[in-house]
Amino acid sequence: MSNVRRVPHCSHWGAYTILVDDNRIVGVEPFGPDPAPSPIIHSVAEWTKSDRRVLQPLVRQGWLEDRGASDGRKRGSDRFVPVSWDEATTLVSDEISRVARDYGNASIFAGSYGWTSCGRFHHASTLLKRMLNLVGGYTGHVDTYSIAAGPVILRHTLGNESACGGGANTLDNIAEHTETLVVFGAMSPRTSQSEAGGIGTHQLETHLRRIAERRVKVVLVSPLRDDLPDWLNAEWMPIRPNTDAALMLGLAGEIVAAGRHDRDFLDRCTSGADTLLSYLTGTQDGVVKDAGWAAEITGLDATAIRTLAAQLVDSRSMLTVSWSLQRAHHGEQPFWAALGLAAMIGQIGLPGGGVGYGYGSLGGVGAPIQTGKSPAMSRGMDAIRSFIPVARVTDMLLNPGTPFTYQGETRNYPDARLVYWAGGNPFHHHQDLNRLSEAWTRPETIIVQDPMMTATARRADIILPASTSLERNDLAGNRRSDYILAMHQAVAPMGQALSDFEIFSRISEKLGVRADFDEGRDEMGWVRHLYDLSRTDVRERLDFDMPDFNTFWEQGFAACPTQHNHTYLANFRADPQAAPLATESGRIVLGSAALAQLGYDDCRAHPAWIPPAEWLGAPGASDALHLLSHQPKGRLHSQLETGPSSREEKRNGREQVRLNPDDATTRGITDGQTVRLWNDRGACLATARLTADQRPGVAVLPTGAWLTEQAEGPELAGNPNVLTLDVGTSQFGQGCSAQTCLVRIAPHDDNPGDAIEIYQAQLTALLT
Ligand SMILES: Nc1nc2c(c(=O)[nH]1)N[C@H]1C(S)=C(S)[C@@H](COP(=O)(O)OP(=O)(O)OC[C@H]3O[C@@H](n4cnc5c(=O)[nH]c(N)nc54)[C@H](O)[C@@H]3O)O[C@H]1N2
Ligand SMILES: Nc1nc2c(c(=O)[nH]1)N[C@H]1C(S)=C(S)[C@@H](COP(=O)(O)OP(=O)(O)OC[C@H]3O[C@@H](n4cnc5c(=O)[nH]c(N)nc54)[C@H](O)[C@@H]3O)O[C@H]1N2
Ligand SMILES: [Mo]
Repeated sequence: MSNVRRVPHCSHWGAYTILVDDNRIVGVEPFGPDPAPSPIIHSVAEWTKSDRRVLQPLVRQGWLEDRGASDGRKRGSDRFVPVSWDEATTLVSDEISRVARDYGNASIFAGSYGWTSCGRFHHASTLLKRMLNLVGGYTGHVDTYSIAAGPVILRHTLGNESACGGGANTLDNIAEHTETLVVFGAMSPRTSQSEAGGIGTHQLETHLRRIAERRVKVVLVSPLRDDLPDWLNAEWMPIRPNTDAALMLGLAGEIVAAGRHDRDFLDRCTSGADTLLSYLTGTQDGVVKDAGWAAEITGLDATAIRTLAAQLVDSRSMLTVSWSLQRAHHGEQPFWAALGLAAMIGQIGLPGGGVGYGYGSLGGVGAPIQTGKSPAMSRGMDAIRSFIPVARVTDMLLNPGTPFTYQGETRNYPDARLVYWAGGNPFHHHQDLNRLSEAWTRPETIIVQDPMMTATARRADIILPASTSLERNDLAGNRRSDYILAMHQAVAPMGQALSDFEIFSRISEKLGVRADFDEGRDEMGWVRHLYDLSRTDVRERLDFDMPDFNTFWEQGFAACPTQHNHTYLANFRADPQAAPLATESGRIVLGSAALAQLGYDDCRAHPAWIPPAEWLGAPGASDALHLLSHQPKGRLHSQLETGPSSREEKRNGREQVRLNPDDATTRGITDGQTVRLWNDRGACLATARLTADQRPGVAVLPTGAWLTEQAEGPELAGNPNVLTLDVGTSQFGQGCSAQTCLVRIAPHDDNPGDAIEIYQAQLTALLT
């Protein structure tokens, strides 16, 4: 009889029980209460394979010889030298002290964006910031790759960003009250598998089933038919990418032309409506924004647009907008235009009506709202105020000291001499990776702390091997999850890997701040403490009982208090004077005095159609395809790329690019063939997969393949970020514009072999 242990654990893709036999993972079972567990849970054993793990602290040879004066161009090609933990932590603490002393703490760039593990205690980037705040601070970042343009424009027009973080109408509210549901983007089980900080139950499908059962009229506005489950029988409007703002404004224009806009709502609840109205009617620029105008831009049928405009005011209607729409050039506009359209319809604040953002983009958006305090480690007080918009990292490295704008403010990029990245993978997540490669040669020292030999780790000077969550104790939870989940250690640490907390504790010791860093608690002391803070909060504030720590730890989960059936802005609608918004007018901003003052041409005083830098309607775009790089089905970003659910989506050794059969035929491409994608920024290979489920003119290559470059020629794994555009969404939001990208595609005659194996061979060469 084997002696199998059952170990409760959690990842961003959900909770599960790991079956462990003598330090070996022999099985994974989904969390009992989860109605739709993610297949990615079955890939976690991949973390216990040594192939791609960092097994000891490593230092790049050239850096070891010349330190801060070494040649940054050798990053990625120099071989690595193993050192002891004592030596590694001394090198790191000496660099932090040296750069802070010689250049000031703003020259330490520790934005360190990334999803790391879902554990809220060993949260790598928070612990990094906590340590650096004890020694004078660092340059950080604001917003996320997920959402930046969106929250920036919503803070300005709604007073905060809650409508895109799960604070809009909950999905149960929509499922019971909405009659017409218009989905801009997706509501897909593909993306709702994941939730930052873990999730107890995946509920999207449950609500979508109810919507189907109630025979709600569902319209899907997306280049991809399968952005909604087919059993919803949605009407599909296959829009040209990046043109949704035009559709929304055309719909609003039709409603206004018919005299059906809600004048009373606009007067009571909005400011600047006349500015938007004069744009819609054409008084402002001589162009009437109607169905015909929108059809021309979006490639949709004018009659369908007109019919939809009438339906929106004839029924209880709800607009949902995916986060992807704002990860594009001028991504502020579809978020603002949807708000403008919803305001014209006048149902904001009613059950099942109005607008909300990001449903299904993460598993908890639209779920019942968790009202307790979710467990989180504190990064302490910020010692200095120095930041960049998260996706402006290449700009910062290439242009130290030059100005940038953000939310109407002008600031200067710091002179980043030391880069410390813990728990993120910029050579996965950033756009235009060839441009990042150039910028990456500039800093004096780059430290990467990660369990894996990622494309970023390979390009570091010092690599610190963190353990994965499987090798330590932690807890998961977040403000969109209905459970706090225990993450028990399942296996012994691999090689010399240490937990993130232990690594930062040792560096803090050398920096002389350990006592303030660890506050005298060890791992289990902290896990217990963070849980107890949440438990005390819900007891005192909400009179809600959570089990004591030992019971929680033993059973593996604790349910949190949740609020169901939430109607966003109901109080505001009832009495806008009594419940004003935190905006310039106290009301919903449709015409902005602040933006009028700023006078930006890429984010104007009202929602507008502003053509993006690259799109299918641009002159000369006729033989180009619009590349969408959406989230990968079988993994989270670049994590667990070699796991079974990730490999299932690859073919012939690399990622698949989806093409419409018409586009394939014109290019002589057949299903399963190796193809080359390229533009002025770069090139990669992928395997063609033909499907009529997408609009002609659109290609889809998921993110997350490990960047596998050769000395010459295209990237081999199918990483879309060698092609994507690295510009801010606008001077106002400065978000990531990944979904704005035109490419060419052609057959590629030979298949140079399996990209995963090639990556492995490259690692071997770097380490011997
Ligand atoms: N083209 C294109 N690019 C995109 C997007 C897109 O839509 N299109 N989407 C963007 C979005 S929304 C996001 S959020 C980003 C995601 O970008 P990232 O968050 O950078 O992606 P991940 O692959 O999750 O990287 C997490 C890293 O943390 C490491 N890690 C895991 N556990 C631990 C741990 O316990 N300790 C430490 N120290 N490290 C750990 C993993 O090995 C991995 O290297 O990508 C963005 N990039
Ligand atoms: N399995 C899995 N799930 C994930 C992640 C993952 O890596 N793997 N990542 C998570 C993260 S960090 C985030 S931020 C979320 C992101 O969540 P989203 O941003 O919602 O996800 P995406 O897959 O990027 O895009 C969803 C769909 O939007 C459509 N779309 C793109 N551009 C346009 C456009 O211009 N107009 C219209 N109408 N539609 C468009 C595309 O067809 C795409 O399939 O996903 C999360 N979920
Ligand atoms: Mo994201």
